[in-house]
Amino acid sequence: MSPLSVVCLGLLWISASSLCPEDFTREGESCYKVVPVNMSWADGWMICKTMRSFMVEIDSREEQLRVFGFLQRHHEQNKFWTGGTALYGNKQWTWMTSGNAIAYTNWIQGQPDNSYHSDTGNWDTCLALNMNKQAGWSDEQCEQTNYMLCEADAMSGSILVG
Ligand SMILES: *[C@@H]1O[C@H](CO)[C@@H](O)[C@H](O)[C@H]1NC(C)=O
Ligand SMILES: [Ca+2]
Repeated sequence: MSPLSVVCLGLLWISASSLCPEDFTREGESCYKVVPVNMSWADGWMICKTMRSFMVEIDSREEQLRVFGFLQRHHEQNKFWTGGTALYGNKQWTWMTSGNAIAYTNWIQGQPDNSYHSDTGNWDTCLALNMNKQAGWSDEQCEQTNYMLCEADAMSGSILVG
């Protein structure tokens, strides 16, 4: 390998390490974007998709704290939809984009309560972050309207170079 190509690979890695979709903010290994419009869970799904991203999936305590810090710097008191929903008779909480069962959780005490709403005939089956409870989790009816938090994977240099 010539010295020149080594230099080129180095430059590529540096520029690639900060790649996020337009208007997304790099936090750790992910990119995040708030959509400060109140919308249903299904509308949020589409909004994230049109921006080449997905509804946020929180896989660890480390990511929970990262997301909380990010939201705190932007929109203090609102509720935010995530990509979590309850499947199979509201028993199995699942991140819908990856299809992963939800392992790490940060439910507010008393949640999920799987509430039934007789006025709409809906159950609480979508997962929201409550910024008035330090980004604690609750289950809500998916037709409720909340802000959206979209996530995208940060492109890593090793993928581009390798
Ligand atoms: C969204 O809903 C919340 C809670 O009802 C409200 O405080 C906020 O002002 C609304 N935001 C917009 C942009 O309508
Ligand atoms: Ca609930």
